[in-house]
Amino acid sequence: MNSERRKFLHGAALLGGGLFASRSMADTQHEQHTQPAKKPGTPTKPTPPGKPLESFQPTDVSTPVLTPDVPNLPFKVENGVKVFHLIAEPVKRQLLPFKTMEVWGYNGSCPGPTIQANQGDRVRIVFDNHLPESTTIHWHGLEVPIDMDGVPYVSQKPVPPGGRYIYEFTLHQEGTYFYHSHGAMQEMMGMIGMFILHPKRAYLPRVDHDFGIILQGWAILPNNSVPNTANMEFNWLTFNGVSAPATTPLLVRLGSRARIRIVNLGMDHHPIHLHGHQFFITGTEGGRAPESTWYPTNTVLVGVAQARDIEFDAKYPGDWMLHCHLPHHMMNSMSDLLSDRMITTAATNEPQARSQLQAMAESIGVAHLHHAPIAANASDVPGFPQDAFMEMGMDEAVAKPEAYGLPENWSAAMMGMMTMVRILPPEKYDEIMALKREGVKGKPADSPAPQHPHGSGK
Ligand SMILES: [Cu+2]
Repeated sequence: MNSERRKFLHGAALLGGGLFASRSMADTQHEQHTQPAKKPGTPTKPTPPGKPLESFQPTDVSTPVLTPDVPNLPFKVENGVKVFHLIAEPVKRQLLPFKTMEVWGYNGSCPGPTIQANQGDRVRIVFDNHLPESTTIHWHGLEVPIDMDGVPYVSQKPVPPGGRYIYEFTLHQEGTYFYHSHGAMQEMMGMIGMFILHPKRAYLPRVDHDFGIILQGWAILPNNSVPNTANMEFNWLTFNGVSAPATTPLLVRLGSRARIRIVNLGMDHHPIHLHGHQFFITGTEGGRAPESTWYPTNTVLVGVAQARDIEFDAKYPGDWMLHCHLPHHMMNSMSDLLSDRMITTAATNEPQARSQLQAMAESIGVAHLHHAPIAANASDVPGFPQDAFMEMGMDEAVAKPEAYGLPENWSAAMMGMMTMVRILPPEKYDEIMALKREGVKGKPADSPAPQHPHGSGK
């Protein structure tokens, strides 16, 4: 263990576990479901916290992966085998404060919970199908025996509603993998989760932070909650099942090294761009890439069915965007959004629009939606409105410790497939970790801007 990493771990320990403690707490809240198969289509109730199952313990060569907004899948060890219990089921997923989708996932989460294991582990995945139709699980990129490959009719019989299938294999690889249904429409209903294999021998240079993000696109008509899986155009874009600004920022200590693992399963390829830093692509869906292949870049195209690991030294303090750069993926369908809320115009100088905006604010439980000013003659300018549609902040509705200290109305800049890498000086990093431990929901911005009456244009 090098001294930088030891210092980092020591710092985390002083904080009462910091990053790692909050993970294991989260794990215990997602205790393994052990109830027998039940009526298909009935969502699993969250199991109350009880005797904790084992959460993933990395070898001393790696850092646990944090998949923001998605839990880890816990396991039990039986005769040296790590036993996981995975349940396919319908899931209600709130992707934004005012938008909930009815999708399919695993163990109450969409995307499904993250599986983390070590290279060399023997794993058993007890799989129950609580969907109203047959399904299977494919282990994407894993070198497993053919009867474990999860292709219905070819490598196994489909698992019927209420049925169970036991997957078991030895993990001889390392890297970023994922599991998904092998039905195309089920994939588009959200049936995917990450499968991280930590290496036996350390990747060098070591990282202090390791994150995982799954990219997904959804076609959901206004006033609807169920995705149209046959559609070819996607109007809601998510990182780990949530859209910005509801995505939880990635917190990174200034001066440390970070890895972000990005997996894509959908109908579009996504160029993911990081602000303020160059990174290297250090791994693919096939595992670690040799260092001789690394080159500096700041945008990585993550194609469908691919995984890309990127690594960078967190040199520059700030709140840096990480987002898909396809312009329509840096937003959600705002016309649908406005239609959902029955807002007819973004001209905030109109009394009707003002009352509609206020109604929207109340519907998501906040006092006021902040929005950008528009010119008095905006409606006379051909093309208006463009981004005025979007510049409605909802800081309060998405408040969480990870967003503490951001400038007022920060959430107006965050849409679609987007999150933030917050590179924080050590004292600020420690302060936010403390807020997380205390479960503080949010804290106001450092220097709030003065309030303005709605529609004044100030
Ligand atoms: Cu994209």
